[in-house]
Amino acid sequence: MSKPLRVLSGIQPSGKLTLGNYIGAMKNFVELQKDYECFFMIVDLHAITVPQEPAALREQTESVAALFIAAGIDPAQAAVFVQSHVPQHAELGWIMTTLSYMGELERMTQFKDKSEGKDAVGAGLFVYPSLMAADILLYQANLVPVGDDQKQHLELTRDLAGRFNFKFGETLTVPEPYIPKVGARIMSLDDASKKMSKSNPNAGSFIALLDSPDDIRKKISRAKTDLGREIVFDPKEKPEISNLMTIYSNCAGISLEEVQARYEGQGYGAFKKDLAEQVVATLEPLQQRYREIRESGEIHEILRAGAEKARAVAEVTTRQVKEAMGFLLPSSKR
Ligand code: AQP
Repeated sequence: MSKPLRVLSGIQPSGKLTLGNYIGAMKNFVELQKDYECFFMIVDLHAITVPQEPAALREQTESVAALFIAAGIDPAQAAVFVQSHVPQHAELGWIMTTLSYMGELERMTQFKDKSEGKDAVGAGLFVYPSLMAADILLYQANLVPVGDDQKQHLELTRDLAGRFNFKFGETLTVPEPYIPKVGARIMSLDDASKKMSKSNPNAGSFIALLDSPDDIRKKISRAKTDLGREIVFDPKEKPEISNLMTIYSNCAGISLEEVQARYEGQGYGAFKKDLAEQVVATLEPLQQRYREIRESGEIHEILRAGAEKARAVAEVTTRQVKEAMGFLLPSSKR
């Protein structure tokens, strides 16, 4: 039997996970674990590329891990771990930084977006894509689920792997993007030209996975809508309502055409009310399971075992990389 393909992905503990993270990433993780050898991590080393408050970072890291499990990721199938529990990320991250060119990092649109208008921009934000490349290459991942915003980073990862192999000999797997069958880009509730983001200072712009039913209802009732009153999917002319329809379609498990047909002749008010109930019903079981996981304390053992599994692979790749580059390796007692 051939070896299953490897998939790697991660989420930053940089705030409260949103419905965007769930629909765009976590729901896919649950599907992927059935067919691939998966590594899902909480990327705390990435989160600190912008300032984080220590107590909040600790809490959010544990919370994201518990949400992974609550969403249906099975730690018996996939390795779930915290990035900083596997020190090889930082080590290979540095090596990848030395192989990256200033020019290619300067071209990254995420860096431009996140640094725009800031007086002081951390160097970590600049070399973030080199660390992300290391995350992927460390596991010799074949597939990486990527949203539009991450395509450029994956391209760089592929370039770095190719560059390494050319200079030092075939060592690293060049990963391919995995375009999920389902899922979508969920946009901000106050501006459909921006993606829904957990670090948006306006809490009304996102639905957090742990928001109470009342907060969800309030946020959806206040969500921005377009002129007119028809429920039609037209991202160009009606971006706000199209975004809400995408959320409806994902939560109810029906197509956008079905959503449109269901609300023909009805206004925004009725649609928004039903949408809120769809979101509440989607998140209720997840929130229940989340509370159980947090209360049981089981997450610590899950993360310990996940890191052990990840480390076993990461150690082998790091050793191969260092050997190929000419590092003098410490001798092991045998
Ligand atoms: N709005 C979204 N719609 C669909 N997918 C989304 N993802 C994030 N937001 C949406 C997907 O979630 C995964 C992990 O995201 P991340 O937390 O590592 O970083 P991010 O993409 O930068 O997410 P945020 O919420 O915008 O974080 P901050 O605000 O900290 O930068 C990815 O697979 C992403 O596609």
